[in-house]
Amino acid sequence: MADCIFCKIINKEIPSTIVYEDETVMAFRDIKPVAPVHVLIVPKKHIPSVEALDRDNAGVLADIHLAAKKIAEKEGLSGKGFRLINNCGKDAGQTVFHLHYHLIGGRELGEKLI
Ligand code: DGP
Repeated sequence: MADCIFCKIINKEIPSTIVYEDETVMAFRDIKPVAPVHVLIVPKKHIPSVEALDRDNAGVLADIHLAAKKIAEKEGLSGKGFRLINNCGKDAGQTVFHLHYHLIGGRELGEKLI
């Protein structure tokens, strides 16, 4: 989508630190990290949020989870633990309306979500 910042990152129109890419998924470091590892995993196809998922496009969720597993391995988090978070909609604090999962780790995360 033309005015979507994550679509621009996916199209390499604006720079990011890419940590993983395959046919359907891209992952790059969050600009405002809350932990030593904070990666955003996004579908290459523009899907605004979880609310826009349906039977036809939800297959990308499996790709995102498999990417999360590979990124966690690469970042040295396997066996230690990490958190995968999705914010859906305004009340949840979603600020970028291109579906994304925060992969957060590299420290003890405690009881709160971040
Ligand atoms: P959320 O609140 O769940 O919509 O998270 C959006 C995240 O996106 C937030 O943690 C900051 C990150 N972010 C916003 N703009 C950019 C950008 O231009 N580059 C990168 N790498 N991250 C961004």
